[in-house]
Amino acid sequence: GEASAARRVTGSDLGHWLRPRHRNSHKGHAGHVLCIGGDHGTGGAVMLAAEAALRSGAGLVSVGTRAGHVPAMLARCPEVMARAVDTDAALGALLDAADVVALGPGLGQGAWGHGLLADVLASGRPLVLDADGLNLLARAPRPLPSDSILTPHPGEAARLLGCTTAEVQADRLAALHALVAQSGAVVVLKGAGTLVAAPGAIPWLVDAGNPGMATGGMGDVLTGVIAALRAQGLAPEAAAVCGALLHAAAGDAAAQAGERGLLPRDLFGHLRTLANPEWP
Ligand code: NPW
Ligand code: AMP
Ligand code: MG
Repeated sequence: GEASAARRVTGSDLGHWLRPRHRNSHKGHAGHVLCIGGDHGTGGAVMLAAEAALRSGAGLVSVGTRAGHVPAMLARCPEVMARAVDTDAALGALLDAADVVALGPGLGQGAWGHGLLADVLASGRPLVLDADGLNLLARAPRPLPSDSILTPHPGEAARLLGCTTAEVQADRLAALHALVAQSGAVVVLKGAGTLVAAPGAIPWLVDAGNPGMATGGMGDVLTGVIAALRAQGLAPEAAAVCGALLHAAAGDAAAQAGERGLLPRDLFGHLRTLANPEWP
């Protein structure tokens, strides 16, 4: 079964990856995350990713989104540097400054999202690809930088593999291996018992999380968490497994107040607490 073929990690393992900051750290050491997404109708998705990145320790967070979503982003979270990306020039300036790009939350699958994905891939920046970034990839497969991280839920995994969601869920480890082989990237296969794998490595099983996390926007938070850890210097596999674990443990902490009605934004304070594990 999954347990025997994977390395199981729980919230108490977070200290393995999350060391205290050096006394003389500055924001440049903690990395600059650029979150791209939020087409008309789904602006909240990229807002959730951006705030999650800040609460997971990113030094700087920028957002590239639709012009109409910039005021809401700034009102919710003034620490974010939000810009409209309606032109190639606007995106180019954002990409130049970014250490890691998280692309996909609420991006949509239209010409706008398609163009942004192409520009991000051309930039060669380290990439966390989620949601519609994955759906666009499924529609038009293309090579990814080898240090990319993909975060599909079972439905997105099925689109990438050309099978059904039920087939993914029937053998999640097989689906994980197929996604890694197809992409050459680190893959996070989400859902109850999230699995993480890098090419040629033994998979990880995240033994945390709960059904209260089955709420729209929860995966958009994960995207920001993983991008923030990558920006803070964790390698792709470490950022993916530690990020999935941090997110699930924050979900469990938030679920102390009840699973039903748990919101993605309820994770933010817990992300901060859990991103600073006790260190002797
Ligand atoms: P089924 O029906 O079982 O075959 P979609 P989305 C499957 C943005 N959002 N276990 C399941 O398929 C996102 O970022 C914006 C089993 C389900 O019907 C995207 O850009 C929000 N199956 C965009 O919306 C909040 C599972 O996938 C299908 C599964 C669309 O993303 C919401 C749904 O997936 C959202 O995040 C599981 N654990 N999980 C906002 N506030 O702005 C998923 N499935 O069709 O890819 O739609 O995930 O909502
Ligand atoms: P998304 O479908 O993209 O919004 O992602 C949902 C997030 O919530 C992923 O990180 C899932 O692993 C997590 N999640 C959803 N349902 C559960 C569940 N029943 N148990 C544990 N984690 C879940
Ligand atoms: Mg999602």
